[in-house]
Amino acid sequence: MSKKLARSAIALGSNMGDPHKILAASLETLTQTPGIILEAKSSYYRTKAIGPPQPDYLNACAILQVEMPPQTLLATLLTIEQNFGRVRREYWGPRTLDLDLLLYDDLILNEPNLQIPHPGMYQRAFVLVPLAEIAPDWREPLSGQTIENLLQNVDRSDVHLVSD
Ligand code: PH2
Ligand code: MG
Ligand code: MG
Repeated sequence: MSKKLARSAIALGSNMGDPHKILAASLETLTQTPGIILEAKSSYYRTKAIGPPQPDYLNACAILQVEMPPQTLLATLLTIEQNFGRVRREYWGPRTLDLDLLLYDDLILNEPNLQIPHPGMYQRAFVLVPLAEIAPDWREPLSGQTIENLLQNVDRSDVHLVSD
């Protein structure tokens, strides 16, 4: 018997260690996680850090097909972050790996530890540029706007395509 799969969009970021290797390895870990199918991944983008002074980030987005509820997916992402040595130090400070849950079908969720859509995604070119590459027509359920549309409201001058 096959269960219904949900589609989820996630954002990946790293600015410590070897970000290229870390993003690639974390995507590989996701493909090997039971209940997760990697449907699409964006190119990598070098982006100027937002927040306290720190090195540039490498950012990307991915679309997952998941056979788990949002809280289980969040827990899975946090475990992967920890396995890549993430230590939470400074708020918005540098990190080896950050995996953020952005969208989950057309779900709107407001729980203390998890808000979907991710409340920061609207202002962040480092999320919207990679997401628009792989899911331009996905309608974000709060505004009803497509990702392509949301991208028009942000300044993308600090987001530079690196590679596939
Ligand atoms: N993540 C942050 C803080 N600032 N800046 C960029 N460019 N990219 C990020 O992924 C990022 C950031 C906290 O998660
Ligand atoms: Mg983040
Ligand atoms: Mg995070």
